[in-house]
Order: sequence, then structure tokens, then C-alpha cells
Amino acid sequence: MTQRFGFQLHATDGRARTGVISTPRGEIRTPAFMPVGTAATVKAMLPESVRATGADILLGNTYHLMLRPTAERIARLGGLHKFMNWDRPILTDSGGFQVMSLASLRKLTEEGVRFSSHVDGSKHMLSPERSMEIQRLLGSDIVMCFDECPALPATEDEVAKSMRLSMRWAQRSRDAFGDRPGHALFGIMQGGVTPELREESAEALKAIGFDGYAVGGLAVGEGQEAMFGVLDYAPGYLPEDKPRYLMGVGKPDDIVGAVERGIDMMDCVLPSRSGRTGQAWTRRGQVNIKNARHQDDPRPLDENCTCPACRSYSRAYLHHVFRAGEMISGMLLTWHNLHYYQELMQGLRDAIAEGRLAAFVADFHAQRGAGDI
Ligand code: PRF
Ligand code: ZN
Repeated sequence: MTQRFGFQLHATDGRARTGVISTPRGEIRTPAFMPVGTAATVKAMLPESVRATGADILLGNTYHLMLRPTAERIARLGGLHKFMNWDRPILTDSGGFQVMSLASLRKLTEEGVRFSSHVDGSKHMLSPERSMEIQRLLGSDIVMCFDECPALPATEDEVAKSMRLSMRWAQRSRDAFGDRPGHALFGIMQGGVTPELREESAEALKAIGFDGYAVGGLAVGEGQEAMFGVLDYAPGYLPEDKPRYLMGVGKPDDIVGAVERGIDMMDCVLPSRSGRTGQAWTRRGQVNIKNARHQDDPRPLDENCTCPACRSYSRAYLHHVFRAGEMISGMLLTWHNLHYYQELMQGLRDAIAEGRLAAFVADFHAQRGAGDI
């Protein structure tokens, strides 16, 4: 192994941090946004196009890939990187969260989760041990512990029980993962919106010891204020010298607020999914390309954006191809959205490195309030 997994902090500004995660497959500049490639593709994008937007790492999903085409098949074909033609780092989620939101006939026990596939109804089992095996077969660079994210609404007692189960699963994940130089295993903090439970979870994870720590169980309907409330204290329970990953977040203003509070990595389907439903994210806010007001508009989506959609196409064209159901619509809007997200991350990294994050954030909010877009 030529290079191990590592994290180097380069600068801080308030609680915000910038640095680099090193892996044998390349470096990840932090704060990092990870585009979601659930089914071994970032939908509507070629991998080289995803890279051109500035992504250093993609997220893949244990749950989807174990069902189709199966982890064993991907392993026989040389692993997920080769399979999907992405040779840079891949982080894989462990499956529990997706089982709870997508599968049917779920049965949760101490052992793990039995469930029926949302694809064909076939029966499967996920446990910490099986999730580690699947993520190994995929060749994931950053493996996530198998956890449970309690569905809301839940009582504090239910959240506590679920968190303690996730902590026992974290130990089993660690044991099953073993020693794999160059590959990282991240723990996942749970505990809802209760500081004592978040702290208990963090202490349990630190006692086991991980290469990075995720904040799970947020962005599940609690609202931005409650999420920021947790992020005001929870990252402080985690080691400073390890990456902190906020799972499943978020909108641009969620990302900015999370980075201000000490988060280093995030993922979200939003830029890619909303690209396919006609929503564009720009510095000045959200644009709904379906709206008839764009049909005669010769201007680009964002005259200051350098992505292919903005360099070569008008709003009128983007409106037309969306309305006509043409595939290029999802391709162009997804490219634009991912480009915007990555440019936002670069802006945050530069601002932290130069000690001007507060001014960057003030400008971010001011541009979004600037009126019609
Ligand atoms: N756990 C896992 N994956 C996740 C979450 C979690 O809590 C969330 C919560 N926002 C998104 N993805 N394993
Ligand atoms: Zn653009």
C-alpha cells in the first residue's frame, strides 16, 4: 500500500475547518460535497463530467447495489470503481437508512434488519457483518458503520434505545471491518436532538475508534433550526483530528450553516434529483425552469456560471427541452446544479483558508435575497 488514509487540517475560521483527506485513490478537499451515485451512476452524468464539476469523491449505496446488480457481481467484475468508471474515492453508505425508507416488510432485531426488496420483493438480511462484507466487495474507500436512523416522530426513549443499538452495531462493524490499510471506516453518531444522547453516542464511538465520524439522524424532518441547534454542539463532541461527515445534507444554505459549525463532508441527492425535475440552484436562489416566464428568455440560467448549461444554452432552450421531456434537460440542469454546489464548496474552502468566512457567508445570504432571478 503506497498511501494510507489520512486527514490533514490546513486552517480553521471559527468552528469551520478546511483540509485534505488523503486516500490511495486521491485527495478529497474539505469541506467536501459528495454527489450521490446510488445505482453506480450519478444520474444523467458521465463520471468525467462529474469530475469536471469539481467532485473529489462520490457516494454509493450498499442497499441499492446489493439488490441490483449485487455486490458479488460487482466484485467479480473488478469492483465498483472499475464497474462505474470512477477511479477516485467512493464512500458507501451502509444500507440501514435506505432499508428503513425504501424496503417493505422490515423486521428489526439485535442481529440486523430483514426486509423485502423494493425492486422485486425478494427477501434479504442486512447486519453489521453483512454490510461490511458488501462494502468490501464493492471496494469502497470510505465504509460507513451499519446503523439505525430512527423514523420521526419518536420519543426520547425510542431515540435512546435506537442509538444504543447503533452503538452496539458500531462495535460489530469495527470488528467485522478488521484492518484494511488504505480503507477507512467511519462511525455514525445518533441521538436525535438530545444533547446527552449525542454526547453518549460520541463517547461510545470514540471508545471504539474510527477514521472519521458522521453525524447521522439529522435532516429527517426536524427542520433547519433544530438541525443547526444540534450542530451547534454535536461536532464538538467529536475528535478534532478526524473528518466529520453530515449525512444527507442538504440545500445550499444547510451546507453553509453546517460548514460554519465544523462539518467537513456532506452528501445529498438534491442537486442531481432537482436537476431532473426542472429545479436549478444558483447564487441568487432557486429557478424553476418549467415556469412559462422562461420561454422567451435568451439569457443563461446564471450569467456568471461557467458550466456547459450556462455557457451555451438559454433559459428558453432549457425550458423547452424540459417541457418536451428531452433527456438533455436533466443532463444540463444536473451539470449546472453540481457545478454550483462544487463552486460553493470551493468558495467556502477558500474563505476558511483566508480567514474571511463570515464575510463570505454574509455575501452568500445577501445574493440570495437580491430579488428576481
Ligand atoms: N445513517 C445512515 N445514512 C444516512 C443517515 C443516517 O442517519 C441520514 C440521516 N440524514 C442520511 N443518510 N447510515
Ligand atoms: Zn451553470
